[in-house]
Amino acid sequence: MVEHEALDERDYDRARLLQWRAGLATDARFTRRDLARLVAGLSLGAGAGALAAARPGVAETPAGPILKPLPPELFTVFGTNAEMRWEAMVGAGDLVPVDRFFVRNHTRTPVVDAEAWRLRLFGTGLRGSPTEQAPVEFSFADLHRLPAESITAFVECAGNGRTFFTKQQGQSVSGTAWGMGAIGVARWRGVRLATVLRRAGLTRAAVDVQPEGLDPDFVSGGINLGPVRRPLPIAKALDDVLLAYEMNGRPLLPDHGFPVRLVVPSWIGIASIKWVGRIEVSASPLFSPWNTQFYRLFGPNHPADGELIDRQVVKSAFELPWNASLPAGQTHVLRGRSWSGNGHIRHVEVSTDGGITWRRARAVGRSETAGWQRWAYPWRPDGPGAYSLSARATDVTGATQPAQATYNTLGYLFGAVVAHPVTIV
Ligand SMILES: Nc1nc2c(c(=O)[nH]1)N[C@H]1C(S)=C(S)[C@@H](COP(=O)(O)O)O[C@H]1N2
Ligand SMILES: [Mo]
Repeated sequence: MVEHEALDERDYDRARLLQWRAGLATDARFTRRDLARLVAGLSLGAGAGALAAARPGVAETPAGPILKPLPPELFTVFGTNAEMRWEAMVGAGDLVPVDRFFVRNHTRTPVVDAEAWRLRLFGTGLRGSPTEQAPVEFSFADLHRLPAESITAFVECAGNGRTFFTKQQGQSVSGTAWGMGAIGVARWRGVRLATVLRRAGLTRAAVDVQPEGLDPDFVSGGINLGPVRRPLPIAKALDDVLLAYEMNGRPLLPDHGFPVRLVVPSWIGIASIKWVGRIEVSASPLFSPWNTQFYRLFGPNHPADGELIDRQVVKSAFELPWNASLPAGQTHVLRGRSWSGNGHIRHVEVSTDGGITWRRARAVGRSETAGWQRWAYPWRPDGPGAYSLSARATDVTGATQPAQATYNTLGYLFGAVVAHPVTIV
């Protein structure tokens, strides 16, 4: 994980919000009138469906929204999304094997022909302002000829842990009812986005970059919001973002973005656009529903226009089934992992008595380069009965996990300590 100083995300969002209100922002497919209809007419995320929009080189996939097998011992499935069961990480190293890596699809996994595929860049932030009709193009082979880089990084949904707003805090939120398994760490290999942007003729005037997916348009409440896309500030785009074509040493699986996806380290999963087809590079601010309506914090604790979110918070999870049963009369080594969007994890504490007393867990491996911190904690329960296990991590910035997460209507960034129930039998 890398720490970032260059970009002040709050300043960035404040400036974009003012520009958007002033009508300066551009989003050709989604107007302020659409937004008014959207806000008036529906609860976000509900009633969303796929629209079969024709995309060159993209085959129809009648099989289902996710193509890889989703065995129940590895996944919990929610419609077009599938969450990893944490017990599936027992015995694994730092990387999440691809067969158990969570999948979050707004619609469905497209099957893209890598030979026919082109990455198309256009916009006013490139030399000569190439248009959508005459973009700068890179083939799959072109990308492979550019200098390759590998990083280990997590991809985590902003809504990971959402269900605990309800389970632990009694609050109702909308969106996929994820437990804590909408995260995975992989070794990603590809080309730096910075390299491709510079080759495409990036100018100093560029302020925002917007990658766009080749999956079907996202339709919500009867409104076609267009392809899944979300702008990135140029500072982040040039920093540590990868156009990845390999995951854990193999070509990407279709479900994870084949042939090429973005990996935006430390940021919420929606930034890491899969099946990237086009990238707009703009000298003026860009907006899409994915940064104006979704992936913002709304509710009584937030400004009326909501608060943009980019970076992930501190979280922890045990490699145990929910409601695990463990035998009495022996010592158990509790294992888990902690991670943060701010940088590496400094230490992790564990409580086996519902958060009354805490003791340090032993670090396993090093989170500076691993994407997350593995840890272990030996525990000999007093006797049979119900117990509540908790883990609380502190990252390099001193940020830690609070007892309560700040409520927001869409249930993002649940970073509070989770009470994990186990029974000793
Ligand atoms: N094109 C496209 N990219 C996408 C999405 C999508 O639906 N379409 N989902 C995003 C979200 S919300 C998340 S959390 C991550 C999930 O990546 P994964 O499915 O490889 O785990 O992909 C992101 N990229
Ligand atoms: Mo997500």
